[in-house]
Amino acid sequence: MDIVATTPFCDQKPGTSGLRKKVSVFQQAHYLENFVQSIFDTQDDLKGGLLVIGGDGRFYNDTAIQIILKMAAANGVTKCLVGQKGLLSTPATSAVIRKYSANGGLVLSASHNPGGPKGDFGIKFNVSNGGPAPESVTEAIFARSQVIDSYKTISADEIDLNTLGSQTLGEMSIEIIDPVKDYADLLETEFDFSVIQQLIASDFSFAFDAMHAVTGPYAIELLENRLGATKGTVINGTPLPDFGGGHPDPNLAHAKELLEMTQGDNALDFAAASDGDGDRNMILGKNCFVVPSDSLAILTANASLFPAYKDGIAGVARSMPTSQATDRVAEKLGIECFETPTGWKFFGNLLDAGRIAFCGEESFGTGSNHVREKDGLWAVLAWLNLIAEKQASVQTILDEHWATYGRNYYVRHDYEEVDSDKAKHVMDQLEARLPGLVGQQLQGRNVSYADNFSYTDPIDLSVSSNQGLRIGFNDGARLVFRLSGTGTQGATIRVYLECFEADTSKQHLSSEEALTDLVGIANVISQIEVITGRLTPDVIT
Ligand code: VG1
Ligand code: CO
Repeated sequence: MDIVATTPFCDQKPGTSGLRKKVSVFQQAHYLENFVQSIFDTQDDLKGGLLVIGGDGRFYNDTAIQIILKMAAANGVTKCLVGQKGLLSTPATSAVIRKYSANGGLVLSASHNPGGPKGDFGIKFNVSNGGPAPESVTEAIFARSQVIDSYKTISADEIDLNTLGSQTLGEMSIEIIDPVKDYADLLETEFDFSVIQQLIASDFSFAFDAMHAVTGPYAIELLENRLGATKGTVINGTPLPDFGGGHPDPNLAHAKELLEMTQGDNALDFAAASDGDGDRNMILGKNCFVVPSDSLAILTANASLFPAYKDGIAGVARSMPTSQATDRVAEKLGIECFETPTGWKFFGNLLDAGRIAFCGEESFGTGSNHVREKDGLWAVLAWLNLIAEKQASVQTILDEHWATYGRNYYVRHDYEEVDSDKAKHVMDQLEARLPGLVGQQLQGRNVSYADNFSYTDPIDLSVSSNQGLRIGFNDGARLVFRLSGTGTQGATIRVYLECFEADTSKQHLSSEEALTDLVGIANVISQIEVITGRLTPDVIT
């Protein structure tokens, strides 16, 4: 075993979802090693344990896996399960950790961030329940990274990641596993595949865009091989180290090709996409787009249509900035509904305790208790199952839902790569203004509360404060402001806008129209334009 001397890097604090940096940062000598050793130093179970390793196939994925395997062997890990070719989507990693009772997993991905040598890389540690490490764990890893002075590795040849089967590295065994099978088998237990097969065999047209990221092989297996969709239903299905030069973020801005396929004369009935590591989903119908917050509400309202939830679900959770559409569904169903901070790690305890079965985020994240990560293809299959059961178009499903529960118009504005000091100034001045806003009338709406969101986990009672600024109005409208925890350049300010419309005759406006007043209020109180000089957001989703 080699013990290599090192010195700390000050910037290894994991964000919303793991440690994300430019590839060039990770390529610095000892950078990845320091972080990985900090995980081994703080996670005693890994010694003598089973570790799952995989990634989204982006540039540096394979290099990082070779480094990690040698370190795992030096740190006394008994066995590693590694996805073939170094691939494992985030939800598949979660499924594999759970199925084989592993002690943890490492996902090499910067998710929806661009890849390639000039793009981003990332690493995320998942714990034994299959979910992202909770804050207590990421804080311990960060604290260790700040005092680290050496790491352990062994000298060995490169491991062959392409051939399925067992190998040894020092005293550790390595098994290269099929990255798709366990996960696909699990999803088959969640939904009614025969009813989806019938839908697909009918004159129903659809496409799935894997955006040259990790979901290609998973989508081909599930949609084409197991559900009988025609070859070519999955587009951009080959994972590429640079995602084909694209931005593997499934939203209206970055999945344009797919969006166009759902518009015009030959529009598809249904289309969906996923992100870099396979945990996000975008759902489109003929000439329509399902806002992710609505998707969670609709799946919750119809949970009992899915075989795995035929007796209903105990509860549901949404991240704070996600629209309140789900809250009304939960109220009607008489089930618990939780509001958590942004990031999937906050759902873990609620899922483990059986308090919730579905959860979601406005950022194209939806999932259930089948794993402990959000799951892009789970959401796609859920929608196919729903359409098949209801024998209705996506638009009809939306219309019926809004007629029953009312509609939450929703939009998110992102201001990217803002100077970090200016972004902090925006948030600081807004926070200072909050107490004075309560009770005020803004453009005809009364502010009923304004605060900095703090969350107390109902299971372990841990407190996470400073999770975003919220301003709630008496008519259910809401404004939320927070800084992104996944960007790698400057700061990203996210502004989330939402208003409620119960009147069916007013439920078919564009979100832009419905939210004009709120955009105006947001601009005035946030001072984004004055402080940052930005006139318009960079991305609207
Ligand atoms: C964003 C989203 C958040 C999501 C996170 C990870 O975080 O807003 O909802 O959980 O990305 O998603 P932030 O801090 O940048 O707003 V993924 O698919 O990038 O792992
Ligand atoms: Co992702």
